[in-house]
Amino acid sequence: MKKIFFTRIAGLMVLAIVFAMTGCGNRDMIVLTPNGDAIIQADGTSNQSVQTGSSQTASASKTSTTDTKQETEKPAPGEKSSGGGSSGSGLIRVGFAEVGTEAGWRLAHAQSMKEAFSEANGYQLDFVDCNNDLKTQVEAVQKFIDDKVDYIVLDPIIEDGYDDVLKNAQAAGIPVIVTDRNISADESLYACWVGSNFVQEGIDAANWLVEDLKKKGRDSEDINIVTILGTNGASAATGRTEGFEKVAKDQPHWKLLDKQSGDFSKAGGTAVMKVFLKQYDDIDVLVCQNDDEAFGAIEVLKDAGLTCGPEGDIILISYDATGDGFKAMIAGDINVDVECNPLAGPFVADLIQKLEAGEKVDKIQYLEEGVFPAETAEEILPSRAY
Ligand code: GYE
Repeated sequence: MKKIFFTRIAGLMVLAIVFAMTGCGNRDMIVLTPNGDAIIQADGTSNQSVQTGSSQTASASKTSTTDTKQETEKPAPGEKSSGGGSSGSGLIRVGFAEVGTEAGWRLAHAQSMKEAFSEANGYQLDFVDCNNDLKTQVEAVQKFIDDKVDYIVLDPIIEDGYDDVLKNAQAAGIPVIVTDRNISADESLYACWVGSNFVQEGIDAANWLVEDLKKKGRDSEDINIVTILGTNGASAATGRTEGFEKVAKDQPHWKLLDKQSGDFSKAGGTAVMKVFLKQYDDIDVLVCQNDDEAFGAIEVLKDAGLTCGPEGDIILISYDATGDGFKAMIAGDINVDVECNPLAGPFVADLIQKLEAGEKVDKIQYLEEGVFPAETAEEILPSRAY
């Protein structure tokens, strides 16, 4: 395997999982301990303990960037309006437009934000579940502007469609932090973005498959691959596809038979898998772009008398690596789960604190993530925070 899938620190005392902030010039590892504390390891050399204030989140006191020239100071370009916010309560008022409730990953993400932006931490959170609907999300952001919140946090459902409302936020002097999924709007319209490198996740998934087929002596066999995509137009889906196909194009025996959207949901995974089974009787590999789609697809496969997983008829690659994804690996149904980290709350809160302090923040920041093959699942699951 190309990756180290888990790290032991101090013997069995601390299982290191999760994520780091990466950049061109430096690399700060954020390591979660089983009790939720985080250790920041700057440039792989020195350790610094961080108080997380939560049993399931990590806090980043240092971050890095892909381009150190692109930094933002609060607010850009107008001055932050002082008329609104939390109306003298001393709390920082944050409006967060969440994607929806389509998947287990999303619930962990929403929870992480709610914990980070609690009153005890000094925030008033206006949380809107946008139900995977662009119009609802744009309206939510506009309402945050009208309500004169101090900061807007946006997890864009799809990449396009936010330019006008971001211009309104900018005109009102309200900094916008984009998190998780990417946005096509010009970078000048938001303060910064923090999330996952979805293209890298796709590359990691495909590289795992290259190695797995090699190990099984199947590397010169024709391999038929179908993919249940995430939501159309969402960068989490397009990035994973792009990364996977980048590796696939150099694999002469891989046949990408089909790809269809399952909308990042279990119901979508079920529906698409039924279609695939009607159309193809020789699927070797099923890629599900999140765990919930995989759960739906597994049920369909079993109903059809097929098996998947390390000992099964079909190799199943999934993304997210949620607790339920780990359980499906332990049950023998998923071969590998490519991690996508939902615990963004503390990172976003840290960015807001920096902006409040008038510090510059890096424009683009990635969470580093792992790849978990089924054979590691049982040992790693107890240390997972979500
Ligand atoms: O993979 C999926 C959720 O945007 C990375 O959204 C996120 C994706 C995640 O629906 O489970």
